[in-house]
Amino acid sequence: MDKRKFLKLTGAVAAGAIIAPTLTFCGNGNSENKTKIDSVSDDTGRSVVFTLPPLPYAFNALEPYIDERTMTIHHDKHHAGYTKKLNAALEGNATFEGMDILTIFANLDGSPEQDAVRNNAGGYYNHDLFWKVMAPNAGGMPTGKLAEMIDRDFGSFNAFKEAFTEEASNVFGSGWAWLCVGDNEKLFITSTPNQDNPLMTNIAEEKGTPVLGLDVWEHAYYLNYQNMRGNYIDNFFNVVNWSQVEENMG
Ligand code: MN3
Repeated sequence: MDKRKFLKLTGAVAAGAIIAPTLTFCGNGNSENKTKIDSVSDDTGRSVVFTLPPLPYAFNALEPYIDERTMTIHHDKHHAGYTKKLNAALEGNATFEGMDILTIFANLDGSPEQDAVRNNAGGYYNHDLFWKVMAPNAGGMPTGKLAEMIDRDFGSFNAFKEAFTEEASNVFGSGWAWLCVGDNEKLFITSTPNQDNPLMTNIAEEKGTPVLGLDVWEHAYYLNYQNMRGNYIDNFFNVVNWSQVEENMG
């Protein structure tokens, strides 16, 4: 029994209750362990309502690399907006009825009539991952299995960092750079436009499970960095939460 059904049956969800999503990640292709965002029934009878996950640290926690004002607007306005618009796009939408976020991803077909779901489901999920792969007092280098995989697949951490930086720098317009695990357990770097995600299997050019993501929309950095995306990318590495990234690999 999934959690949504369980909550529904037990009546554990009070009207208007907010349930914080729990996330686990796994790159081994085992769907049971892949990212899961719980959703709940609400008192209007709609089957799935997505709620804005709280930022896992203070808005100023990533200073000076990512400033408080940017984080506040990014989470409270942009991420909140994607969440709200996702719920609106799903309302009365039979195609995606009752689906969790990853099932929605897998059922997107790229048609224009699905654009609202595609963009806002992506925005909802991508930002949740983004907040979690950053932390105060983080940065440095990965350790353990992740470090070994990076060395194996990119040659060295520095070579990985260079390739990731190049990918993120070269995103034209708005989008994301990703470190992903592919079906063959190999790490690869890719990017997606807008709010697309490598888990949108009918849409993404390169498919995989993202374990690290960097938002390179201008709203992610412009207040502090203006047009200097390169400096933002450099400083991102000072806040990467490598232990979370490793956890995301399952
Ligand atoms: Mn953003």
